[in-house]
Amino acid sequence: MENTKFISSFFDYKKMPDPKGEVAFIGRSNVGKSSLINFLTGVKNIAKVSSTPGKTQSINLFSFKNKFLVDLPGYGYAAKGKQNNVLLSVMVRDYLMKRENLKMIFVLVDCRIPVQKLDLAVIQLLDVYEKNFSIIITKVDKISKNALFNFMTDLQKNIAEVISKEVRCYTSSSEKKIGKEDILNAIMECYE
Ligand SMILES: Nc1nc2c(ncn2[C@@H]2O[C@H](COP(=O)(O)OP(=O)(O)OP(=O)(O)O)[C@@H](O)[C@H]2O)c(=O)[nH]1
Ligand SMILES: [Mg+2]
Repeated sequence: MENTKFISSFFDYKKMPDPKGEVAFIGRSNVGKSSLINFLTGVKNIAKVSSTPGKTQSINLFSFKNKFLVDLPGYGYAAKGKQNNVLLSVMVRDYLMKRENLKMIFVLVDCRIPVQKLDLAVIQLLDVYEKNFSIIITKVDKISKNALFNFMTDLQKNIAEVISKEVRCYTSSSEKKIGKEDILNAIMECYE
């Protein structure tokens, strides 16, 4: 697809180029961030996907239709035998908090897993720092419409317990190709 390419991987947001604004995807390991980038861009494997959590380890920058997308390492995953009590790595936290070029953050949550403390902590952090963010519920091919409705109700309730503002919520399936148009519209909107 025209203009869609992997630019580079970074371990420090300060080393990143400054194109005209970017949109980042964050969420627990294995939630489907990289898969969603492949789905949205329509380029298979532009972002690396794995069924083993912890696949994405760096800040990955992609160009897409004159916009810029950023795939981030997931949180909440500890390698076997190790403990991981850290909410976000310094690398990811600094990127989210300090990157001026960041126009919008999508926080991904898996529809099969009740929203976790870690997700709510990230949402709260983004709210406190007045970041522009929305939620994307992933893997909706895995549950019924009814179960999705219940998940969304619980999610909104849990979010309302930690922040006072309303958060936009999208649904997606990279597998069954659901939700692309709304998410792309949201991306285009934040560049206007
Ligand atoms: N059924 C289904 N599976 C999905 C979907 N999206 C991703 N997956 C699967 O979920 C697993 C993790 O996907 P990734 O895209 O690598 O997840 P990630 O959030 O980038 O993970 P990390 O890089 O480890 O943080 C893979 O096995 C994907 O095939 C979806 O929409 N539906
Ligand atoms: Mg990934």
